[in-house]
Amino acid sequence: MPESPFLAVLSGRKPSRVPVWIMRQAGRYLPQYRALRADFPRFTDFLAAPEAAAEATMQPVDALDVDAAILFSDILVVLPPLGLTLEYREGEGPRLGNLLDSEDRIRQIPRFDPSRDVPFVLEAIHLARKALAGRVPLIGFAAAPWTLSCYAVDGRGGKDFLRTRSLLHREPALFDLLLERLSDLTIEYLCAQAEAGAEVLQLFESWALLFDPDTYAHRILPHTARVISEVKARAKVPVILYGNGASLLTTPFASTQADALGIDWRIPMHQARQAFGDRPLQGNLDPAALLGTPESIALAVAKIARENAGGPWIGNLGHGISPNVPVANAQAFVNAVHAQPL
Ligand code: 1CP
Repeated sequence: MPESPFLAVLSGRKPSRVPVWIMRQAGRYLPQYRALRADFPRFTDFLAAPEAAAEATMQPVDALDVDAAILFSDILVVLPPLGLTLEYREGEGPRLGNLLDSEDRIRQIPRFDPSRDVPFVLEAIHLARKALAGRVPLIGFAAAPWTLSCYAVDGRGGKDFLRTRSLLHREPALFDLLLERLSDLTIEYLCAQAEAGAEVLQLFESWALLFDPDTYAHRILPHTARVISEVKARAKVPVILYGNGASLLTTPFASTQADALGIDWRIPMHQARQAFGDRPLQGNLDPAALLGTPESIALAVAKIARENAGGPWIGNLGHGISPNVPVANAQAFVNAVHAQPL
């Protein structure tokens, strides 16, 4: 089988075409996803069903000719084993209870054992690898410790996560302990995914943009950087660090050992190149651009490619795809990246 263009870029080799995948590519914009989702009144039951998760993982690979599959799961599945309750409410997103918001709760966080605590994720990886049969590599993922803490302390999706940020300022030692424990968990979780068959790992730092550069660099980054270096030492697979906020926090993101950096759309590619050097960059189309037309999408992709000027690049959005994107536009995005010169 010819070498995967995605793995080629991640290993510093020239790919046969510019690779592309889409963050949240297994999702509601696909009618076949909505049909599968309808079998599960509770989203948590869908996440815990390995056969369905493997099927959702395959859907965008079959539909769009993307160069990577990402495991269908969610960053929050690691929290119920720590004693939190989790439900996803229609139109509202995740709701958690019994939060990690007190000294007792944080000091008593139990050790995380992936094969005992989330066997369904590891089983979904086995099934997805079997279904993929080498067509494209499988990406495993987890939240970076800060992003996970946002949900574990605030208890719901949001925009400001003020309870979590107030813990950072009010009880700095306790906040550090929380991030340390969540980092330990994340290292075990990612290594277990690689052992089960994930060929690339992506860490989602989805809430980096809440910080000024100094606070991020001194209070958050050391935890994320430790996760990356320990996972790379143990799991021996490439690690991509995605940061929604990487554009504003280039120095801290550049200082990690990540093999590639996933960037949001707030920075032009030539500036990102200056900040991140020769490292592969993943991104960075504004997700809203997919609500344009196939023609406007092709122009926007060509602009990114021009600004990138031939550096190692994995086409993607700067954040997840919206549920209301027409499938034809997602396809136009994939085709436009594939049409760019190497
Ligand atoms: O296709 C894929 O990318 C795989 C599936 C995937 C991934 C990578 C899902 C399924 N979730 C995630 C990661 C994830 N989950 C992140 C990091 C990526 C990002 O920044 O978007 C985050 C922050 C979450 C938390 C979460 N889960 C939210 C966001 C809440 C907020 O704060 O705004 C939501 C809405 C969910 C539910 C969820 N997870 C995944 C899907 C398809 C859904 C929607 C559920 C549904 O069908 O109603």
